[in-house]
Amino acid sequence: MSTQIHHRACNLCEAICGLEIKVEDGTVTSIRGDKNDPLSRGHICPKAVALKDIYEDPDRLKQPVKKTADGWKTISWGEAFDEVETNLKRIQKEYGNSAVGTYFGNPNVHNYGSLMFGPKFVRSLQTTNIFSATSADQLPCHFAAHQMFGHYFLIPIPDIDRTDFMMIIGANPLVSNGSMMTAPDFHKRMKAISERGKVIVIDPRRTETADKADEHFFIKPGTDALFLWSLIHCLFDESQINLRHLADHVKGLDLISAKAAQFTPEKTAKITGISAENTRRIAREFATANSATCYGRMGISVQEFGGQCNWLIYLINTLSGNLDRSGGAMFTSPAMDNIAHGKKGKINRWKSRVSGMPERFSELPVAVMIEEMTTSGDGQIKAFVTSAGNPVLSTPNGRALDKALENLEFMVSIDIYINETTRHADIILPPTTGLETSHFDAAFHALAIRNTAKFSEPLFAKADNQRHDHEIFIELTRRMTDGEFQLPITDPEHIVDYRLQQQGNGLSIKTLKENPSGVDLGPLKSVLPERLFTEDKKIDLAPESMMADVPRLEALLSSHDSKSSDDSVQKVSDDLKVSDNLLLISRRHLCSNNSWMHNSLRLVKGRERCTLLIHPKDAAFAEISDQQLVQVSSESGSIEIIAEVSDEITQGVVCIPHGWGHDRAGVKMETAQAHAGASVNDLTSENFIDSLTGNIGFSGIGVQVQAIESNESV
Ligand SMILES: Nc1nc2c(c(=O)[nH]1)N[C@H]1C(S)=C(S)[C@@H](COP(=O)(O)OP(=O)(O)OC[C@H]3O[C@@H](n4cnc5c(=O)[nH]c(N)nc54)[C@H](O)[C@@H]3O)O[C@H]1N2
Ligand SMILES: Nc1nc2c(c(=O)[nH]1)N[C@H]1C(S)=C(S)[C@@H](COP(=O)(O)OP(=O)(O)OC[C@H]3O[C@@H](n4cnc5c(=O)[nH]c(N)nc54)[C@H](O)[C@@H]3O)O[C@H]1N2
Ligand code: SF4
Ligand SMILES: [Mo]
Repeated sequence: MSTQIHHRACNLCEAICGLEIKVEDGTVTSIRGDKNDPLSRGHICPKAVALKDIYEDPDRLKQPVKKTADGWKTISWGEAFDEVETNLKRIQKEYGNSAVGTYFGNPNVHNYGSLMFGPKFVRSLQTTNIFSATSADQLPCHFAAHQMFGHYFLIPIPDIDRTDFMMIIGANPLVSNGSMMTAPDFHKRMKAISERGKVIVIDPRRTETADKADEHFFIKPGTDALFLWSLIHCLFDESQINLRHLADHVKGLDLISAKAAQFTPEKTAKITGISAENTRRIAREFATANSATCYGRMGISVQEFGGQCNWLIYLINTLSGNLDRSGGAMFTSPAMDNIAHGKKGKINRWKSRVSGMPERFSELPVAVMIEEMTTSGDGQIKAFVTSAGNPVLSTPNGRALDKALENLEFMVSIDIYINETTRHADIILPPTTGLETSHFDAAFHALAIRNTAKFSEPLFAKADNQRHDHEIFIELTRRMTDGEFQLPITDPEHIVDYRLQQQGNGLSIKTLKENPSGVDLGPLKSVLPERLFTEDKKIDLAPESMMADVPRLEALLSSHDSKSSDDSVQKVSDDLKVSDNLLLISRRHLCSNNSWMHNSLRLVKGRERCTLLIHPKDAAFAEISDQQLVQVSSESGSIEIIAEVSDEITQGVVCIPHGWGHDRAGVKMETAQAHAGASVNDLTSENFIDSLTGNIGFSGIGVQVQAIESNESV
């Protein structure tokens, strides 16, 4: 028997955990955490083992397929590329370049070949209809970083291994293992913070993270910007502004001081639900801790004030003297530095055709994707390309998107499954994935809580008839540019090697291969003001775009000025037995990864996870009992789902995980279909956005919940 131990980084989520994979006679027999990985130190989560399931999944496509009247038919790569080229060119010739739209999903970011060659293909299309999961996710972080620090990827990362005080707002890193904060084994790291000092969580749900934190405060969804402004108010009020080494490198402090004056904790408490007393205490504890870091993610990004929330978090870290300082919020110094060598990011260069939404960093927001497909006229999207994305389940108003995709003239998907989105494609081009690819994390080393570098070789060689994602992009680009696209290097491994050596820190692919568990480059370092990308080399505390957005928030504040303190409690209509105007939020589970990992039986078996969390009082009002089937309705549509009555969710708010709803016709993922669940994005709306950045608002959609009588208990 031949036994082999293979070391690699898990590419499933942002934590990039080191894996030790045992292979016996060509079969994976165990997947463990690699104790020698300098970042993850042996940690893994249950999803890592599913890399084996994905590799062996009989539903996974390995050769291109074409939709025919008799169902899907396997075709050769040559025929598939010919079809795609002919159709995309025909449609662009007839309707113009922007008639071809693109959507790139999350796994592209976990694949260095896609990161390097995907954008080249998109550019070759010369279309303005470019979309990605970014505008259903972290776009507001990029926007705030761009406006304050001059570069959309210069994102402050909490220095969690050294901080004494961590405030987590709208994130659940114990489950997500961190986002825009690569932090494997967050649990152990968080425990260490608690031992040194304190962790507090601000969330409408008592999450797994909140449960283990020192303190948790419920907040009304979408009101965080008010709470954050009131913290800044307190910093000024109690003379806790301390810019330390950045004092000569900021501008706009007076403007912030003036704006913050109105956001007294007494006023904001009425809306947020966090008392003035607690707000003042939190501000004081934050400012007086030896070091402190404020961190926010999805909950404060996918809401109406996503841009402001991210800005205010960066401001709190800066004003309290914790930016670019050990134990505060710091910038990374990655071995392959895309920040120093890449583009700073541009905005507002074009607008969407129908509602005039501005471009952000070479993309339009997914909020306008449906209308750009369904509104006729010059520039309407007639053909669509998706790559590693499942927007039918992941972007708002999935049923409307289903219809829009159905009516396209042509669609091609670069994907490994026939799922809710790719079932609409005419051609699917399936790449290799996971264990078949080499891996260097071009994105997440640059967002990690410690500077490390790691290269992983493929565990399994791809078969002759398989293609890597980047090989698909290169061929498509070549064809769309009539062969004009030529590159000196087309192997991403060689590009990384060149870039590492160019940076001159002694690293190369060779040295990384000699250290398959990874190389430690030490804790985060202080890098300001040198690393700022603003023209004047100053941090812009009060960017014009942000300041111009504050009146929206002031309106929210004054709309509540005259009301009594318990106005944030939801009102329910009494005779209908319907809990009305509840605010919908989402959640994640350790064993899911967005929408695409439910075909692994070991990850979906057990208790039903796609449930509606509802507070006992809201449930009682509508006579809903635990485990009962209910109907949830919004402006976009309605779904049926099992209710889970629990006080882990605050009153007036309900919570559904995203990424489910696999019962749509034509999906070919057997296990996922048997554990279908319902899609929360059949309820969310493309009209609910952060108007500053264009990001989608998933948090705070108004819904109604009512019991389904014919199904009293399930
Ligand atoms: N309501 C609600 N909606 C949300 C969220 C939420 O919190 N609430 N979260 C949002 C967030 S943060 C994100 S990032 C998005 C994610 O949304 P998307 O990025 O659109 O979708 P995923 O569900 O990640 O689907 C990934 C797709 O990639 C395919 N795939 C997997 N591996 C590979 C590969 O190696 N190569 C290729 N080519 N394809 C592959 C899968 O089959 C699947 O079709 O969802 C967003 N949607
Ligand atoms: N296991 C697992 N891990 C994952 C993923 C996964 O699907 N499963 N997805 C990956 C991806 S693509 C991403 S982007 C990251 C996301 O990483 P996180 O942001 O850490 O994950 P979420 O669970 O979306 O956390 C958002 C939190 O915000 C809260 N929230 C909702 N609305 C509001 C609000 O208005 N205000 C406040 N203060 N809080 C609010 C929610 O209750 C939730 O606890 O996770 C990544 N890791
Ligand atoms: S936490 Fe993320 S990177 Fe780590 S093993 Fe789980 S899925 Fe993989
Ligand atoms: Mo995400």
